[in-house]
Amino acid sequence: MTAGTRIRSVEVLISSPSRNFVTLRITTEDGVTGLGDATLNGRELSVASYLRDHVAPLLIGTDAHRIEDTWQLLYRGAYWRRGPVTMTAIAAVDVALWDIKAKRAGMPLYQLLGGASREGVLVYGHASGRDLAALHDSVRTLTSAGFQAIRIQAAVPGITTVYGVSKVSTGRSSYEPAGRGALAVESGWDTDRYLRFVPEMFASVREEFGAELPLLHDGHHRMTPIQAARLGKDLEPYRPFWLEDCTPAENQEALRLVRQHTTTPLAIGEVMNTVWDFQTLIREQLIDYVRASVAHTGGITGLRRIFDYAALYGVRSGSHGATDISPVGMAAALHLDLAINNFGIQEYMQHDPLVAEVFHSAYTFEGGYLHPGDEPGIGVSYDDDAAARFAYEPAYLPVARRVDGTMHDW
Ligand code: KDG
Ligand code: MG
Repeated sequence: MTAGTRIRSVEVLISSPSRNFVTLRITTEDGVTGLGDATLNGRELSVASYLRDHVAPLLIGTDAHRIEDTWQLLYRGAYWRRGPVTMTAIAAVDVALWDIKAKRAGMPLYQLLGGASREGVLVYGHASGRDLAALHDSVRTLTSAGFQAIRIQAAVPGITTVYGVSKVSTGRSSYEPAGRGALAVESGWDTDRYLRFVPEMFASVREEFGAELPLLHDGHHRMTPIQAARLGKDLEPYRPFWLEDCTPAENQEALRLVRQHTTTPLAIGEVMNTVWDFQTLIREQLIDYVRASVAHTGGITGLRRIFDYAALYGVRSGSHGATDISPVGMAAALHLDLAINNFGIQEYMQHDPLVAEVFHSAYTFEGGYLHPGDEPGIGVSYDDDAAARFAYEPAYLPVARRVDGTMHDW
């Protein structure tokens, strides 16, 4: 073992600058630190406990350089494999170890992943509105800020609250976290109204902004396969960049039916955790983009495995980058985005300014592209003093019920 590379401490840091984040900090005997994102929205403390109570004791004294072996120890050695809590915990360890390795090498992480395959990472921002005029304002705010691809969501007439629609139209989508407090907020849902409205929304944005602006839309797993097929078909004249999470992710075969009916590109995967979850979707080329997040799929090691498998079938990356991915997770994703050949697009939802008080990150945004920066490691540091000002508060994603009260899918 190289002198000093033994792991000396493993700390689980919880802070809440505008929303909750769980961060893992690993320190070696010679004082090199690495950070990993362990945030699992609405279930944060379960990952914190998994790491603190079950993973940290296994890591103390082991060699920080042995990333693959540590990954396999935590994956195979747990017996209870996969699942969001386990894979988020493994991701945090994995990213922290890559951060340490790259710092020791004196290089930004993307160099260790093969070097840059492009000059920057194309991102899409979030536009939303209470009505179509507000949505147009929101799109305009983003295009003026330089965004070159935009996700559009709007309140559906007749449904009181719709997840994904911000209360403000500044382009910073403050619908996340959906609610602080002891219980989840309930939002209403009516799929027929939604299916009638979304093509109208696309038509109005195309009319206002023209044919060329790449537009994306997230269905948040709300449709049955035949409904998703209908929506995909109805959106074809507006050429969406992608339709995301059209059906619940568990039923991979459902995508066969959707695919038979529409050429609208499909993106799936933010709730998935391993390459096994994507096996059918990728092998049968049922999706065009993998929406997985580095923070929920076992880190750089796990997500690279998924992207490399996807590359065999012409499927591209579209990493999850909502605001519940901390700047640590975001930075890790950007290093991977820059290095892989089958990069597609990266989500960039923009954190609340308070987040930058705790996480100091080197990544930069210009002209619609993010770059991870060239600091050794992943390029993010954690400010303990600032974090102490933002204590954890329980927060839940909302739940959706249909008009008759039935619980609905996400
Ligand atoms: O934690 C859940 C959010 O990250 C998710 O709902 C946001 O769907 C989302 C997206 O595409 O950003
Ligand atoms: Mg989504």
